[in-house]
Amino acid sequence: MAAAPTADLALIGLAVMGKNLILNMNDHGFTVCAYNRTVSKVEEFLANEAKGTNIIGATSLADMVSKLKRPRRVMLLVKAGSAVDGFINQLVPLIEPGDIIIDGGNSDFNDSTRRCKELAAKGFLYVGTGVSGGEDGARYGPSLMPGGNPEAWPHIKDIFQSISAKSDGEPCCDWVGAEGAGHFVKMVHNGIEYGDMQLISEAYHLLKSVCGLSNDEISSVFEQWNNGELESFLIEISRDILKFRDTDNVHLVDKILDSASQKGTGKWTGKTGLDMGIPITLIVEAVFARTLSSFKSERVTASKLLKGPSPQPESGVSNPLEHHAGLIKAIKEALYASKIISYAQGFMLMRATSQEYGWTLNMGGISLMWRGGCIIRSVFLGKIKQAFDSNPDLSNLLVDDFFNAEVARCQMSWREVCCKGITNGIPMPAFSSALAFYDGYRCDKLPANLLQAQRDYFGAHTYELLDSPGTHHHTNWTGHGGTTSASTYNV
Ligand code: NBP
Repeated sequence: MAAAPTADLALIGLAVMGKNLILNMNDHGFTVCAYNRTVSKVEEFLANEAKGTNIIGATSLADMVSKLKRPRRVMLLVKAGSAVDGFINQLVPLIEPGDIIIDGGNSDFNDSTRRCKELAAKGFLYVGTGVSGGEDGARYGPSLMPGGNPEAWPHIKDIFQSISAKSDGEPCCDWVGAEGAGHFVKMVHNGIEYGDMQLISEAYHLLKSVCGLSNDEISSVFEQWNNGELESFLIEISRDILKFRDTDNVHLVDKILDSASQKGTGKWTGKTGLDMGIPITLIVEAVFARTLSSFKSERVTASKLLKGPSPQPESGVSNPLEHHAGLIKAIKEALYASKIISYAQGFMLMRATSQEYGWTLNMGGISLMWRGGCIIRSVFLGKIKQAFDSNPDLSNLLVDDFFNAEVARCQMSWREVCCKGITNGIPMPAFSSALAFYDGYRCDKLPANLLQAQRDYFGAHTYELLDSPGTHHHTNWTGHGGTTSASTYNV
């Protein structure tokens, strides 16, 4: 007689995320069955990291399914894309209606929506969950953002909320919404992560090249910043990176090639912003800043040809930290104000997409999920949660009293820092595009009237008048154009 199933959940994918998540679940008293495409990795895992735990292994998918309690819960942590569809196709003939398939990889939310619908049609419950926090998060408490078929949530809630990070005693995990909502929220999280990293890098560039601070001095500045409103995981690791010395006692950061790469979630966020018509300018600039950095050899050539100001830290300054105390404070305030813009834009995108797909995303809940465990975790997210708690229908973070006052407090420094960067030839795409967004958002009359006239002039696209919005007009601007307006040729 076959042994009674004992596993609470099966996890497929024994790379860095999968292994650590299994160990985390084991620590919380759940029995996990491990499986991997290259089956030999199951034995290796059981003999090493999982030795002495309650973790069990499987030799095939059928063996794995036979070890699962009902409803069966199978979680995938494999490379996003066709590997996920491949496993789903192999699992479907082995499981029963009511069983649950969870994808914890960085999947495109459109794929998750498709999978959710396809599996629902066959009676299976699909969950696409964001998992953030990297290796350490997976092992000791990630931020988890599950979405998909809501009928699955009661069956996974206990496991997910037990293993997730906690913030003020609350789990950094809650149900996000239907279909691909979980992976969508994770994607926006990653886009915001791109923005935060770029902003910190621009602050580093200014502190280094305009203030003339050494790596250790910048590390001490970040240490101070980490004791206030900028307190966050990314400031903390930047502080540590800047003081880290290689075996030859040279700062490692100075040896690292200045050419950044990306894995795609920032790009997906940018594309979604364009599709939804939401100006997430800072995230897009952060993605393009990485792409520009990758043109290393062209930049080296151009640096010798193209004229412009080069930063010249004042010479003969014995204590630059003290000498530039005012500018350093201004850079901190510029970073903070820009960060507020970045989050305001990210939440605008979530609000619009939630309305488009009918997901009713809970913005306060999302802030709490990001408050701990994930890469963008910060004190600041607690303030965002408060803003949405006091007004769940808040149209934009910038009109919340707290954030409005904070941006007002920081804005003269922000403008001063942008000018300083421009006059010194320091590229600051994130700082400056954040400021341009702020000025655009608070401007009651933009020059789009001229744009509309241009569109109508060459393409008969029509325009509305200030005193009769909703009615479209076309003018024969040249005297030889016709009176017919365009309906298809869009510019
Ligand atoms: P990887 O993204 O490196 O994926 C490794 C796993 O995918 C292994 O189990 C591998 O099996 C399996 N796999 C591959 Br690769 N191609 C496959 C295919 N065609 N068919 C079936 N299985 C395949 O692992 P990871 O870094 O642990 O990430 C897992 C997921 O979590 C990814 O979607 C990732 O984007 C996401 N994520 C990663 C992090 C992070 O910090 N690393 C954070 C958050 C989310 P094999 O052993 O047989 O090659």
